[in-house]
Amino acid sequence: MSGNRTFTMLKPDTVESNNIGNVTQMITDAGFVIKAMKLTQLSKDQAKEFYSVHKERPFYGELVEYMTSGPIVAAVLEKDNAVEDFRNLIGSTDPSEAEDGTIRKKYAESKGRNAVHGSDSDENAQIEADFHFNKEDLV
Ligand code: DAT
Ligand code: MG
Repeated sequence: MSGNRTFTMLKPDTVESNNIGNVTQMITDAGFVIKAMKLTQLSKDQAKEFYSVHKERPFYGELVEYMTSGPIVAAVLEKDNAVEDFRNLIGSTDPSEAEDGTIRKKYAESKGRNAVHGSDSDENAQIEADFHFNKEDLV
C-alpha cells in the first residue's frame, strides 16, 4: 500500500449514536474512496493487539474496554496523500481542540470516546488494514 491509502475505524460511540451514515458522508465528501468496509466487533485480544503501542499508557485499559464495548466499522480509504488528509479531516484526538469542520469536532464526545480512528503513517495504515482485511476484500 503506497501513500494513497489509509485505514479508519468508526468507533463504538459513532455506531451507537447512529452516525455511521453521517461520518461516512463526511469521509466521501472529502474525496476518499472506500476500498473495503465492514461492521464488526473487536475481541479483547484484537483491541489489545491493535493498540499495543499504547500498552504502557494509563488509558490503555479504558481504551480496550471502550473499543470492545460495541460494534465498529473498519474501512480502507483511498485518496492522494490519504494518511495526512484523513488526519486533517478527523481533527485532534481531544475534540475540544479539534478544528471546526472536522469529524471529531462534530461527533466526538471526549478524548477517550472520539468517534474515529485514523492511521498515523503509511506503514501503520498498511499494518492496520492487514489486521482487519484480506487482500481479496479490497475492491
Ligand atoms: P489518535 O486516535 O488521535 O491517533 P492516539 O494514537 O494518541 O490518538 O491515541 C489512541 C486513542 O487512545 C485515542 O484515539 C483515544 C485514546 N486516548 C489517547 N489519549 C488519551 C487520554 N489522554 N485519555 C483517554 N484516552 C486517550
Ligand atoms: Mg493514533
